Amino acid sequence: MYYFDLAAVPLAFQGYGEYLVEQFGDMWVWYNTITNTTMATLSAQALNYPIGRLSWNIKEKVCEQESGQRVLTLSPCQVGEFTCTDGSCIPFAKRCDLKFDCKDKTDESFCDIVNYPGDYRSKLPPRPALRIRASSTGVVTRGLNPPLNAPLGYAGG
Ligand SMILES: [Ca+2]
Repeated sequence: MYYFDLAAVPLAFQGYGEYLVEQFGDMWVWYNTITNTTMATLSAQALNYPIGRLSWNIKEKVCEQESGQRVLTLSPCQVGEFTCTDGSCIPFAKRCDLKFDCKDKTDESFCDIVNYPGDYRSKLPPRPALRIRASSTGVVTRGLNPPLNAPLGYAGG
Protein backbone atom coordinates (compact mmCIF):
# COMPACT_ATOMS: atom_id res chain seq x y z
CA MET A 1 0.00 0.00 0.00
CA TYR A 2 1.29 3.43 -0.95
CA TYR A 3 0.16 6.96 -0.27
CA PHE A 4 0.82 10.21 -2.06
CA ASP A 5 3.64 12.22 -0.53
CA LEU A 6 2.39 15.71 -1.31
CA ALA A 7 5.50 17.30 0.19
CA ALA A 8 7.75 15.60 -2.31
CA VAL A 9 8.70 17.53 -5.40
CA PRO A 10 8.10 15.98 -7.82
CA LEU A 11 5.21 13.75 -6.78
CA ALA A 12 6.17 10.51 -5.02
CA PHE A 13 4.40 7.44 -3.67
CA GLN A 14 5.66 6.43 -0.25
CA GLY A 15 5.02 2.89 0.94
CA TYR A 16 4.33 2.10 4.57
CA GLY A 17 7.51 0.00 4.53
CA GLU A 18 10.81 0.75 2.95
CA TYR A 19 9.66 1.39 -0.60
CA LEU A 20 9.23 4.64 -2.49
CA VAL A 21 8.11 5.27 -6.06
CA GLU A 22 9.44 8.56 -7.36
CA GLN A 23 9.91 10.24 -10.72
CA PHE A 24 13.42 11.02 -11.90
CA GLY A 25 13.46 12.74 -15.26
CA ASP A 26 11.72 10.48 -17.76
CA MET A 27 11.68 7.46 -15.41
CA TRP A 28 9.59 6.34 -12.46
CA VAL A 29 11.83 4.55 -10.00
CA TRP A 30 10.73 2.02 -7.37
CA TYR A 31 13.31 2.47 -4.68
CA ASN A 32 14.19 0.66 -1.44
CA THR A 33 15.00 3.42 1.05
CA ILE A 34 16.65 1.02 3.54
CA THR A 35 19.10 -0.70 1.21
CA ASN A 36 19.39 2.27 -1.18
CA THR A 37 18.69 0.06 -4.18
CA THR A 38 16.55 0.56 -7.24
CA MET A 39 13.98 -2.22 -7.34
CA ALA A 40 12.43 -1.39 -10.73
CA THR A 41 12.04 1.37 -13.28
CA LEU A 42 9.27 2.47 -15.59
CA SER A 43 9.49 4.81 -18.53
CA ALA A 44 7.51 7.91 -17.65
CA GLN A 45 7.18 9.13 -21.22
CA ALA A 46 3.56 9.99 -21.98
CA LEU A 47 2.56 8.86 -18.49
CA ASN A 48 1.34 11.21 -15.83
CA TYR A 49 1.43 8.69 -13.01
CA PRO A 50 2.62 5.09 -12.67
CA ILE A 51 -0.91 4.00 -11.69
CA GLY A 52 -2.50 0.83 -13.07
CA ARG A 53 -1.03 -2.32 -14.63
CA LEU A 54 2.19 -1.34 -16.36
CA SER A 55 5.31 -3.09 -17.58
CA TRP A 56 8.14 -2.33 -15.15
CA ASN A 57 11.77 -3.30 -15.60
CA ILE A 58 12.65 -5.16 -12.41
CA LYS A 59 16.27 -4.67 -11.33
CA GLU A 60 16.32 -6.59 -8.02
CA LYS A 61 14.73 -9.92 -7.18
CA VAL A 62 11.55 -9.24 -5.22
CA CYS A 63 8.52 -11.39 -4.35
CA GLU A 64 10.01 -14.42 -6.15
CA GLN A 65 10.30 -12.35 -9.34
CA GLU A 66 13.59 -12.33 -11.20
CA SER A 67 14.87 -9.26 -13.01
CA GLY A 68 13.34 -8.30 -16.33
CA GLN A 69 10.10 -6.87 -17.67
CA ARG A 70 7.09 -7.62 -15.45
CA VAL A 71 3.58 -6.24 -15.29
CA LEU A 72 3.05 -4.66 -11.88
CA THR A 73 0.00 -2.87 -10.52
CA LEU A 74 0.13 0.30 -8.46
CA SER A 75 -3.44 0.81 -7.40
CA PRO A 76 -5.31 3.66 -5.73
CA CYS A 77 -8.33 1.37 -5.23
CA GLN A 78 -9.88 0.50 -1.90
CA VAL A 79 -10.68 -2.93 -0.52
CA GLY A 80 -13.67 -4.24 -2.45
CA GLU A 81 -12.70 -2.45 -5.66
CA PHE A 82 -11.17 -3.82 -8.85
CA THR A 83 -8.21 -2.03 -10.43
CA CYS A 84 -8.73 -1.51 -14.14
CA THR A 85 -5.56 -1.69 -16.22
CA ASP A 86 -5.64 2.11 -16.61
CA GLY A 87 -5.64 2.45 -12.80
CA SER A 88 -9.24 3.51 -12.37
CA CYS A 89 -11.39 1.70 -9.80
CA ILE A 90 -14.79 0.03 -9.99
CA PRO A 91 -16.75 -1.93 -7.36
CA PHE A 92 -15.58 -5.53 -7.44
CA ALA A 93 -19.18 -6.69 -8.02
CA LYS A 94 -18.90 -5.17 -11.52
CA ARG A 95 -15.97 -7.43 -12.44
CA CYS A 96 -17.07 -10.03 -14.99
CA ASP A 97 -20.74 -9.00 -14.98
CA LEU A 98 -20.93 -8.88 -18.82
CA LYS A 99 -21.03 -5.05 -18.90
CA PHE A 100 -18.06 -2.80 -19.56
CA ASP A 101 -17.45 -0.60 -16.56
CA CYS A 102 -13.74 0.24 -16.88
CA LYS A 103 -13.02 2.80 -19.61
CA ASP A 104 -10.45 0.36 -20.99
CA LYS A 105 -12.96 -2.54 -20.71
CA THR A 106 -10.49 -4.63 -18.71
CA ASP A 107 -13.10 -5.53 -16.09
CA GLU A 108 -14.46 -8.04 -18.60
CA SER A 109 -11.08 -9.57 -19.47
CA PHE A 110 -10.00 -13.01 -18.28
CA CYS A 111 -13.45 -13.83 -16.95
CA ASP A 112 -13.41 -17.54 -17.72
CA ILE A 113 -14.49 -19.22 -14.50
CA VAL A 114 -14.22 -22.84 -15.57
CA ASN A 115 -11.38 -24.26 -17.60
CA TYR A 116 -12.57 -27.48 -19.19
CA PRO A 117 -10.03 -30.24 -19.79
CA GLY A 118 -9.60 -31.27 -23.40
CA ASP A 119 -11.43 -34.59 -22.86
CA TYR A 120 -14.45 -33.00 -21.15
CA ARG A 121 -17.81 -34.23 -22.54
CA SER A 122 -20.73 -31.99 -21.72
CA LYS A 123 -23.29 -34.71 -22.60
CA LEU A 124 -22.05 -37.18 -19.96
CA PRO A 125 -23.41 -36.97 -16.40
CA PRO A 126 -20.91 -36.46 -13.58
CA ARG A 127 -19.52 -39.51 -11.83
CA PRO A 128 -21.27 -40.51 -8.60
CA ALA A 129 -19.55 -39.42 -5.43
CA LEU A 130 -17.11 -41.83 -3.89
CA ARG A 131 -18.19 -42.78 -0.39
CA ILE A 132 -16.07 -44.30 2.31
CA ARG A 133 -17.75 -46.81 4.60
CA ALA A 134 -16.37 -48.10 7.87
CA SER A 135 -17.60 -51.30 9.56
CA SER A 136 -17.85 -51.82 13.28
CA THR A 137 -14.64 -53.83 13.03
CA GLY A 138 -12.86 -50.78 11.74
CA VAL A 139 -12.52 -52.06 8.19
CA VAL A 140 -12.78 -49.19 5.74
CA THR A 141 -14.19 -49.89 2.31
CA ARG A 142 -14.71 -47.62 -0.62
CA GLY A 143 -17.59 -47.89 -2.98
CA LEU A 144 -19.85 -46.09 -5.34
CA ASN A 145 -23.54 -45.69 -4.73
CA PRO A 146 -24.04 -47.43 -1.38
CA PRO A 147 -27.56 -48.78 -0.82
CA LEU A 148 -30.00 -46.04 -0.02
CA ASN A 149 -30.98 -47.70 3.28
CA ALA A 150 -27.36 -47.91 4.48
CA PRO A 151 -26.37 -45.18 6.91
CA LEU A 152 -23.82 -42.85 5.37
CA GLY A 153 -20.36 -43.70 6.55
CA TYR A 154 -21.33 -47.03 8.16
CA ALA A 155 -21.72 -50.41 6.43
CA GLY A 156 -23.22 -53.00 8.78
CA GLY A 157 -21.07 -55.26 10.85
CA1 LIG B 1 -18.22 -5.19 -15.75
